Amino acid sequence: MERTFVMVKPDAVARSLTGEIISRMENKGLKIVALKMVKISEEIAKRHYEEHNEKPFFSSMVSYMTSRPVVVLVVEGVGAVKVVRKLVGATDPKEADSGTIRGDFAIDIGRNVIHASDSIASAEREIGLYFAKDEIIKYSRVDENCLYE
Ligand code: FUP
Repeated sequence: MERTFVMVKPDAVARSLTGEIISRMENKGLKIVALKMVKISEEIAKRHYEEHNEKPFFSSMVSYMTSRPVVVLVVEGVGAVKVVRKLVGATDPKEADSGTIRGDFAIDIGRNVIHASDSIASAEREIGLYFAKDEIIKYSRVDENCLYE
C-alpha cells in the first residue's frame, strides 16, 4: 500500500467541485485516510512549493493558495502516487486529457483545481507539512475484497 498527498485547491473549493473530485478518487478504489479543510499560511504555501521559488509565477501562486480555504487529503492504495497523478492529468489543463480532473474541470495553469504528489518522497514530505501522524486513520473499506484480487 502506498500513500499520497492531495489538495483540492482554492479555485475548486470555491467552485464547489470538492465532492466531485473526491468522488473520482473513491470510485477508483482509493481509500481516504485523512481529510480536512484548511486556510493555509504563507509559510506553508512557500514550503509546499519551495522547488518553484525562483519561478515568475511563485508569488502570485502563493497569494492565490493562501486566499481561500483548500481541502487536503491523504489517499491510500496500491500505486497511489501514480494512480492519483493519472486521475489528475497534465499540469496545464489545456494539455490535460479529457476524463482527467484537470482535463474536465480546468482551463488555466494557474487555476488547475488540484495538487497531487509526484513521487513517494514528495508524498511523505507533503503529508508531513499538512498532517500530524495521529490525523491519519487506519480502517478498512468494506469493498476491499472486491477492489483487490
Ligand atoms: P504539478 O506537479 O502538476 O502540480 O506541476 P508543477 O509542480 O510543475 O507546478 C506546480 C504548480 O505551479 C501548478 F500546479 C500550477 C503552478 N504553475 C503556474 O502557475 N504556472 C506555470 O507556468 C507552471 C506552474
